[in-house]
Amino acid sequence: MNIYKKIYKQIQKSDPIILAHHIGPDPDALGSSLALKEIILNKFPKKHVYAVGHPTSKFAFLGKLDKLPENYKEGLLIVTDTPDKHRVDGVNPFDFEKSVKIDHHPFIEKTCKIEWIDPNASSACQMILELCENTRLKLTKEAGEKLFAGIITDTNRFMFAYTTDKTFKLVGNLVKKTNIDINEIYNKLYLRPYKEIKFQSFIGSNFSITENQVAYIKITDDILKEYNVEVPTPGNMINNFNFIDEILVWVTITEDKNFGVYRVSVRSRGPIINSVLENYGGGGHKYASGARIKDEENIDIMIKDLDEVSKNYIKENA
Ligand SMILES: [Mn+2]
Repeated sequence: MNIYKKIYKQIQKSDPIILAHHIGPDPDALGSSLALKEIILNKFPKKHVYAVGHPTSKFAFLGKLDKLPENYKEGLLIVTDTPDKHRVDGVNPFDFEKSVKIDHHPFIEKTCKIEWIDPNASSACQMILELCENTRLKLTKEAGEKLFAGIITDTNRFMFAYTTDKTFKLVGNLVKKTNIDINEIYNKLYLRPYKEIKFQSFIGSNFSITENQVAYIKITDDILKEYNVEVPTPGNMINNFNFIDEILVWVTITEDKNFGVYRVSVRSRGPIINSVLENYGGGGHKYASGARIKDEENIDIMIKDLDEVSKNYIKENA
């Protein structure tokens, strides 16, 4: 039995169905689970389907998350966009007898009974589209909007590696079938207040750049307050600093005073960075990773590690 059928069978025979994604969700995490909820209900209207996790105000337009029902352990868990146990938001995958993982991150650990992992897929949302094309699950327009939002953010509007012919084919079919309003989605995702542009200018003007083209900036709680922006804001705007000639790897380090940690976001135009972040309790993709680091000293060491990786990359590509 192929993986699509295997997952479809699980969905078909289960009720309730719990959908979960990673903590600090982005549109791919939210889009994949919220769209899958609609897609399952479209085919099986009588099932009880819950997309769970902590709500985020920034992406509220993608839909509301549900409370975990009391009888959740009797159900099927489907985790999207999350490679490891400790980053699953709102549930413990080991509580479930039946569980499915749909993910495009590099494999970290087995957390579900059935795992469909495709590190070459651009996004979890793309994998949900693929699942629909290969089973009797059918897209709705609302699900299409959520999946499109997840795909364009995870690929940064089709610019990142892993944007393949498959991505374009699946998205092409999505647009054709659901007739979604692309401009409306772009407006929701990219429209921002002027204060964020001012803050972006601050970041752009204040990077420290190492000899080996690693740019980094520490953003204290005071600076966040001065610009009246939230803790996740620097991480959310990090892709805007791509394609800068003198920079190969760039890092925002944001003080999260409530949790007593620094939120670190890293992007790269070449050097592979996720292996570095894994040493600091974080991880992610080859060119897009993050971590939450308590100790300021470790941040300085991490920057040195990234500098080393970048140095080797420059040498290898000279
Ligand atoms: Mn993703």
